[in-house]
Amino acid sequence: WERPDRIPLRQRLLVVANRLPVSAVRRGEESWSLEISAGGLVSALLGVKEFEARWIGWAGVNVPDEAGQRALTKALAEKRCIPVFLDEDIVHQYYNGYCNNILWPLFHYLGLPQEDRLATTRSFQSQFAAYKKANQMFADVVNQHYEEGDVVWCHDYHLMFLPKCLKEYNSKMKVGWFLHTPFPSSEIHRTLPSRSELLRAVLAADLVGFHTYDYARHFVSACTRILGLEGTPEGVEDQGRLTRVAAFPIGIDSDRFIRALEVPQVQEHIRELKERFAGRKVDTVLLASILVNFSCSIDKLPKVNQTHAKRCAVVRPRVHMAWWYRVMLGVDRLDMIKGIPQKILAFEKFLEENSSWRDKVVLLQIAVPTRTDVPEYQKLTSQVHEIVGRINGRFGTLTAVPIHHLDRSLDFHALCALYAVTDVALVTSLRDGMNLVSYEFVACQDSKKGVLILSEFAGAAQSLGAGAILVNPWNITEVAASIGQALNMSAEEREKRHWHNFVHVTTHTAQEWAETFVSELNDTVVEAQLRIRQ
Ligand code: ADQ
Repeated sequence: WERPDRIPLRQRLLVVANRLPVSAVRRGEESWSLEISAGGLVSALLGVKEFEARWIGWAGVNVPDEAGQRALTKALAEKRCIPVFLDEDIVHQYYNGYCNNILWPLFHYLGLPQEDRLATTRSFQSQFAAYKKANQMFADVVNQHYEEGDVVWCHDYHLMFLPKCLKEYNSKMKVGWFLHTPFPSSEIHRTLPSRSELLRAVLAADLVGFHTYDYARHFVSACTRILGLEGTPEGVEDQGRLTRVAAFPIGIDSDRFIRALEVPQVQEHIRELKERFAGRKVDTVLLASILVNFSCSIDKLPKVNQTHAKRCAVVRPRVHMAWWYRVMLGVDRLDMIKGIPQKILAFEKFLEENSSWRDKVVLLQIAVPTRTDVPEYQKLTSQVHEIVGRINGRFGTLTAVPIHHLDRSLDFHALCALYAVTDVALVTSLRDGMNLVSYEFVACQDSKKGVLILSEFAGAAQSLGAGAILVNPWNITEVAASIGQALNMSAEEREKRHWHNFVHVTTHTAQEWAETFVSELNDTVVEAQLRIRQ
């Protein structure tokens, strides 16, 4: 991939997102520690190196005092981050309320919350007012730091009002807006009481981007059907002004993952994980029974295993048998859209129907808790724990359990090691804008050529569909069957599918995504100026 000529070298890019890529923890009155936070947007934009980027966003903490705000601003400046300070009430109504309780479920086809179905309810109106107020506060900070020629890139459903606020400050500002979630069918969007105001606010941007062509099409339909505007192949037109609408599928910094596999710390993690999960102590009697179970003899094993197996049987009666265990992996934020209960139930069905696999496959489910103060998320956590407990009780033995579930974030190196030892990755999102976990897994499958089982409702299904096994996550029987298909897949087919996805992941990277978006934004603005001059 070559850098397009039209991007000026080191153009200043103001990335505006609800959260900064770091979380701040107060250590003293004027002392802060900063930690990188997990999440798809952070992972993608960390890979972007071509611009002189500044981040503008909320640091995730309430800082009521001026001394604290000054100290945090200073600490963040070293990381090229600029904070927007939001008070507790705004955060509650804008972030927990309008963003997470209304837009997030709606955009993922989970509908509006019952009590907010009527546009006239006070809570809906006050949450929407807080949403607009918060977006205005972001615009104020952007405006303070904006310099002529900068590109302002607004991110996600939290900031749908921001393009309008920015253009009111300065109509010449280059403003792009990108949505990381799906944009739902216009029939879903039209249920939102503030549907028109939000669409019009987004249309103030010069360029509007989505992960897939389908989401872009839904957005254009919403503008034509709800606002009565004209949709064109380029976007949406309103009184002679065109807002470009297009698909920009995100990617990852694949090199970062591939390079990580060479890091000694990652290799050490891989060794430990293989020993813990891919290894199993067996004696010669058990070895013989396994061979009978598999109806094969040592000679029929792959060459590398043959030697090891002979050594096990003859030289050392008790050793690690690294190839008897298969590792399946799920890595998700603990969110209802990720379909974690559905995934675990499908695994249970698979074990139920395939008794010969019961002590030979383990599912590692790593779930980072998010929005832990929201009752629905607390309920989801308990539900997942309950299902995992039941299945482990049902299929576990005194020495092993089929599911290892962790409620926490893993550091980058540990995550890469996990991806590398995985035989089958399970992504069962009920809806997902893209899903970067599937990309990260593919990037780390250096030697294994593992299989990706991927929900057809994740944006990634459109890019990795030919290499993955696509499933409807609501159909537990189908997902269970696909687990069997993945575990039994021949090495040739695994390799073929893996390469298809690997080529995609390593050529459609986060850098390419960001550069394409910004260069398209630059072009769009130039074309609009030419149109006005004509
Ligand atoms: P997310 O919903 O956060 O992103 P996803 O795209 O899968 O979903 O990205 C999650 C990121 O968080 C990955 O980089 C992953 O490595 C990291 N992560 C997840 N669990 C982790 C754990 N336990 N420990 C450490 N890291 C973990 C949103 C949208 C997606 C869209 C992205 C990018 O919901 O659909 O793909 O933005 O646009």
